[in-house]
Amino acid sequence: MPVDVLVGLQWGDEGKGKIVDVLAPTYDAVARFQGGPNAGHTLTFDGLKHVLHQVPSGIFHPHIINVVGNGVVLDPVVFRQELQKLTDRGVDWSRNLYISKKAQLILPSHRALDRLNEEARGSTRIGSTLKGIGPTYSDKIGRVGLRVSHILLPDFEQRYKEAVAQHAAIAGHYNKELHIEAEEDAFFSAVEFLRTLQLTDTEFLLNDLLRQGKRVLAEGAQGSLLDIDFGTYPYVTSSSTIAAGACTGLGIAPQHIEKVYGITKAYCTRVGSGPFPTELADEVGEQIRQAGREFGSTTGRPRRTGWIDLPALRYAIMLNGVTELHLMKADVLDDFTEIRACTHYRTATGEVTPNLPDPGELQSVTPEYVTLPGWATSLTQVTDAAAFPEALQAYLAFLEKELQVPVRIVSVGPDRVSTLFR
Ligand code: 2SA
Ligand code: MG
Repeated sequence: MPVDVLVGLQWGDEGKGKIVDVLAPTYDAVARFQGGPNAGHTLTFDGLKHVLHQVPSGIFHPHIINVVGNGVVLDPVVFRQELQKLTDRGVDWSRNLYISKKAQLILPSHRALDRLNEEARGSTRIGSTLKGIGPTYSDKIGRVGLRVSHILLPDFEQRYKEAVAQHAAIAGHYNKELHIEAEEDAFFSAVEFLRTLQLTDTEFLLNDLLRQGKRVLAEGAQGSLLDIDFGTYPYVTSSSTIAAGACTGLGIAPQHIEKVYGITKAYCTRVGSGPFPTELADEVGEQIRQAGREFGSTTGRPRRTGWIDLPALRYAIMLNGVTELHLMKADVLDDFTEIRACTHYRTATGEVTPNLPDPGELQSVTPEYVTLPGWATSLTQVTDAAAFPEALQAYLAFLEKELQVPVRIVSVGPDRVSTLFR
């Protein structure tokens, strides 16, 4: 039985958590396959807003199994805080949350190194969330990382000390010290807590579910243009954010994957540095930022805003094999009498292309836009996609023609109930 994969098609913050929350009741398990505390998945229902970082977005449904997969980098301190917050809100995660023993641990020294690396980059800084993501994945690939399974070994503390000694040596290279002493007690106490959770080889758990005919939803974090291979390198995150990452990040074979849900906003945002061809550094951009409340849900940083970018979306759709599109935050454009969409880029050499060039060239492209009529009316009260204003119907038809993928969901407000199926 199938695994469906849900991925962001832009630079993150497309509204993935919201869609997972809506689709979750039709699945038996929700699994995170990459990323870590850099993610911020916002879910709003029953008048409450929840922000999840490492916990899968199916956690509010007690009958759904939630898996933190092997592809994730896990910060025990953040994880414990997150679970405590859920407990405070009456969510019982004690029976339906499983953590892969093969997930990598983020140590306080990884966070310290993230800061030092960024400082050292100066004007070419990535704009990292400083959660230790890059250094932890570096250690994983360098085969020196600590896994969740290591906390069950008697020599864990020794292994920890060796890892920190290595990190201190790297800091020494910058003529800096780690300064993590104040964080170590909290780390070890969170590790103690982690030991009490359901730590297992989640690849077996997931494949057993599939054998029993159960349905699994793989929940991506960040976005396709932040992918370590295909994103706007080096301004990317350190994991495989595309659908293929679900296979390596969960231990499921490619033939299990059926649907790929591609999530995009009706416009575009980016937080952190790097190329963003359709960015609006003007009052229109500011209007989108305010209307869309575009501030980082993990760091609170103002997000850069711009018009929807079809060359970038075409690329992401190709990489992920998207079978249906979900268009988020359409209501943010309610006040616009005209909206724009970038259909092509003009490169520095004057070539017009519908495709995404190499990241190095992306800095110098000029977007070519089409202007479409806005719906200039509030969508928040609309409860049926059939009742969408004509201009929105036309916008959706335009996107489907340009992108060759059906738009199946349109979101017209933050709440669970504002998610309309077509
Ligand atoms: P990192 O922390 O090393 O993975 O950062 C590398 C780049 O990836 C970007 N990145 C993100 N972009 C959008 N949303 C993310 N999650 C949070 C959110 C971010 C926040 O949901 O709002 O709160 O600021 C996320 N995580 C990583 C990051 O900006 C760098 O460009
Ligand atoms: Mg987010």
